[in-house]
Amino acid sequence: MSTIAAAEVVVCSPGRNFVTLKLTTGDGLTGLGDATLNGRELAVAAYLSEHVCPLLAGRDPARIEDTWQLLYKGAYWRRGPVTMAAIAAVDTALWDIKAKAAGMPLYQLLGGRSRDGVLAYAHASGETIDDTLASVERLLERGYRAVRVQSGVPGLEGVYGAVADPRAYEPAAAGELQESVWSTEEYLRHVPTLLSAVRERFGFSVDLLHDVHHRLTPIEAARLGKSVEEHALFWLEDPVPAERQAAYRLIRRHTTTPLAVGEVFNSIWDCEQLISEGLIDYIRTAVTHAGGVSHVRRIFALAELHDVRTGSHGATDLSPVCLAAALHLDLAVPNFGIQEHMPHSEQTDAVFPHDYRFEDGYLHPGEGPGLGVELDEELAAKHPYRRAYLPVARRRDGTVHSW
Ligand code: EZ4
Ligand code: CO
Repeated sequence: MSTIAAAEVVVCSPGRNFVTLKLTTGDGLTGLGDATLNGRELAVAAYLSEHVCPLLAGRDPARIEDTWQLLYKGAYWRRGPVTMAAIAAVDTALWDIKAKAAGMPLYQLLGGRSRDGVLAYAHASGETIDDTLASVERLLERGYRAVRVQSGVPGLEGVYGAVADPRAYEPAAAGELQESVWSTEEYLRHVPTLLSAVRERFGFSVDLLHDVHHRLTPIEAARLGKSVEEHALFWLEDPVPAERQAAYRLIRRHTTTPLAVGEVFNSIWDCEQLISEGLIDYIRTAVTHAGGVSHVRRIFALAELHDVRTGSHGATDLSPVCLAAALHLDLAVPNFGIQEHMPHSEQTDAVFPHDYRFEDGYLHPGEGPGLGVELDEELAAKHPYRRAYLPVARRRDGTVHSW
C-alpha cells in the first residue's frame, strides 16, 4: 500500500454541524473519520488541520496502532475531548482504508460477526405523557423493540430531550445559547409516573430505557433507581455527572436498576474504575469521542472481563461515519448490548451516502468494503458551518445546573 498522500478536514452543516477527516493514499484509496464535537466543532477542526494533518503525509496507512500511539503519547497533552476526537478521526479513517484495501467490511477485520444484527433503540418523547405514549407507539410500528422514553415535566418548560417531534430533534441549536429551568424534585416525582404509564400501555415486551443527562447527585440517583425498579428498565443512563466514577458505589448499594454511562468519556481512564469495580452494566463510549475504533475496542475488551456490555452512543451529532464504525464493532464484539439509533435527517444522509440499514428492530452495517460510508464533498460544500450550542439548564434561583 502506498503512503498517505492527503489529509483534508471537511466542515459542513447539512441540518447540523459535522467535522469529517478524509485521508487519501497515493494509490487513491480514501478513508473517513468523524471528528464532530457537538457545540465545539471548530476546536477539533483546528487541532486536526494545524497539528495532526501535517504529521500524516507520507506515513504508512497500514500502521494504525503506531499512528494512534504517536498521536496519543507523542502529543504529551493526553486525553480530553478535542484531542481524542481528532485521534479518533485518524484512527477510523485508517481502519476504513485497511478494510477497503482488504476488500472486506470492517467487522471482518475485527474478528467477524458475533451476531446476525445489531439491536437498536430509538427515542420516544413528547411534551406530555400522552404524547410520549403516542411516540412509543409510532416507534413500535416502525419495528423498534427497544425505546428510550423522555417527556416534559409539568411545570418545567423546554426539558432537554423531551421534544414534540423526536424525528426533528437536534441536541444543539444554531445561534444563541438557549437556557431552560430545571427542578430535580419535580423531575424525580415525574419519571416513575411516566414509566408506569408506558408499562401499563405497552406491557413488558418492549425494552425501556431512560436518560437522566447527568443531572442528579448520587443519593438522588439512588432514589430514582430504586423508585423505578418495578418497571424493569433496560438501563438508566447518565444518572450523575460523568466525572464522578466513585459516586456509582453509592448508587449501586441502593438499586438493582441497570446503569449505563459513557457518552462523554474520552478514554479508558474515564471508565476504568466503573468497569473494573462492576459499578455499571453498559458502557456507552462513542468511536468519535473515545479515540476511535482501536481505543473503543480496548474499552469494550476491558468491559467484557467484568460482564459490562456495550451500548454505544448514537445521537445525530455523531455523523453517519461514526454510526457505521459503531455498527461494525457492535456486530463483532462478544459483549454487545444495544445500539442507540437516532436516525439522521435526509439532508445529512444525502451528504453521507451509506450502506447501513435498519430492519425489524436491528441495524446492519452492510457488506461493502470498509466502513460503507462516503462523503459527497460537492453537496457538503453547499451546507456551510453555523455556530451552535447545546442548551444549559438553571435552577429556579438562577444557578447553573449540571449536565
Ligand atoms: O445529549 O448527543 O443519549 N443521548 C444523548 C444525546 C446527547 C447529545 C450531546 O451532544 O444524551 O442527546
Ligand atoms: Co445520553
